Amino acid sequence: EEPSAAMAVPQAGQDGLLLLQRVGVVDPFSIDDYRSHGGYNALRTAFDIGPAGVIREVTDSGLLGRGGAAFPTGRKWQATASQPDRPHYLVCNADESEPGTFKDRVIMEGDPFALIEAMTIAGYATGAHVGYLYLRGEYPRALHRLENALTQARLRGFLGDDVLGQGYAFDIEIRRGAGAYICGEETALFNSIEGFRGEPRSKPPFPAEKGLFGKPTAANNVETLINVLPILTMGAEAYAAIGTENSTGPKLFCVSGNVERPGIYELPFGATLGELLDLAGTPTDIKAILLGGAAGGFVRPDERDIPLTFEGTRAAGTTLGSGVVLVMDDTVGLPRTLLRIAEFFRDESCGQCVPCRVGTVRQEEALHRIKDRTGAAASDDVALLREVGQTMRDASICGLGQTAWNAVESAIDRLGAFK
Ligand code: L3W
Ligand code: SF4
Repeated sequence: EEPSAAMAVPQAGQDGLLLLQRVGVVDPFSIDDYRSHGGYNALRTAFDIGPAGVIREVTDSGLLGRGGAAFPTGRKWQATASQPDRPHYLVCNADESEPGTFKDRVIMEGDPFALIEAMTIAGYATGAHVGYLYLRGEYPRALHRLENALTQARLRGFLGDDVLGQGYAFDIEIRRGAGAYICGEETALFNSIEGFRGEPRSKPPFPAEKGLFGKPTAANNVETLINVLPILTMGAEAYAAIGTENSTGPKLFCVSGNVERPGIYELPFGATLGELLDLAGTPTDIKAILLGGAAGGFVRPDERDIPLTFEGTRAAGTTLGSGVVLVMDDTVGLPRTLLRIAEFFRDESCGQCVPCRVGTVRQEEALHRIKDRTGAAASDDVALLREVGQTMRDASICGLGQTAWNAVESAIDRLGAFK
């Protein structure tokens, strides 16, 4: 194994955690240790209540996708399960590439069997017999631990032709990404698995109908999947009592930047931004907080009351995205940061559609001119940024182009950048 980066879980070992309960506690190499910490109880419940029962529990739990788009997981699974076309596939999107996001990595490194159990349940519910785990290429430690976990699960009958003697066949294949952010977009990810260029397809049809290899596919983020374990062990009703009415359950937040205790935090939806910042310990001279990653938006340090829910961030004119909370103090230059974000999108655009391919270049050029004026902008450049940004948002095929201007727009409108 390559040298260890510290496991970034300041709450490790604390009572009451649902998603991080085993991370930093359980031996990630031992299926027996996993089982002695509650592992595989959820799969047994799944077999007891059957595929329709699992989908009912997940629907009743109110679980929304944790990759950023917050689509109801139960609805996605029902849409996949009900397709007559065969075979069905399950895909776990573990291509975690949003700048500032590292929650899925912590789960996969610290509790790899949990993801394998959750994928098995998802496959069972949606009628899939093969699951693909599409793993970010830069996660060698997660790969090593997941491979070991797959081997142990197969040897012990938790994967294979007859999982736990229940007559259900399921196995998981790992596919590694090769460094492209766009391959985290679900249809680009399918193309990548199929051996084609990682370019998004037009939606609809949605993957539930025509996904991997043109077959019905349920694609879920790592964090979404592991929520299914507490949903089945505690029951949908108890799970739905956590959080708010419209954002149920716990959420992982990726806190980084100028904080005293960076890392992954688990909080029930509805905690405020200020509460999270207090947990992580922030200096007094914070200048800005980036929510939701490069595709998200900046908020001001005085906006501590923003509730960390999908509906609360939306109402505040920002986004929760995949849970990024990146804190910047006054040592971080905003123009340089915005330029870095713009470079990122220009670099990662797949180039398939004009608004994004050209727009990300124009955005970067304008930000270069502004930076060279040491931060102040000619009004022409701000007007151009707005026009290009709106065009990317309205006319791009996929989320990359649609969100490539979010951070710059929020810096201008919320932080008063480039005055
Ligand atoms: C069945 C329908 N399924 C929609 C499915 C769709 C997809 C999901 C959401 O993600 C987010 C953005 C950023 N029948 C359906 C249906 N679906 N209608 O629901 O779909 P969509 O199109 O709203 O969003 P998306 O393109 O899947 C965009 C976030 O992604 N992002 C980056 C995230 C990065 C990470 C990470 O690094 N770990 O998560 C960048 O934009 O927040 O909201 O499955 O098929 N009628
Ligand atoms: Fe490719 Fe950008 Fe178009 Fe998405 S929006 S398909 S990344 S060019």
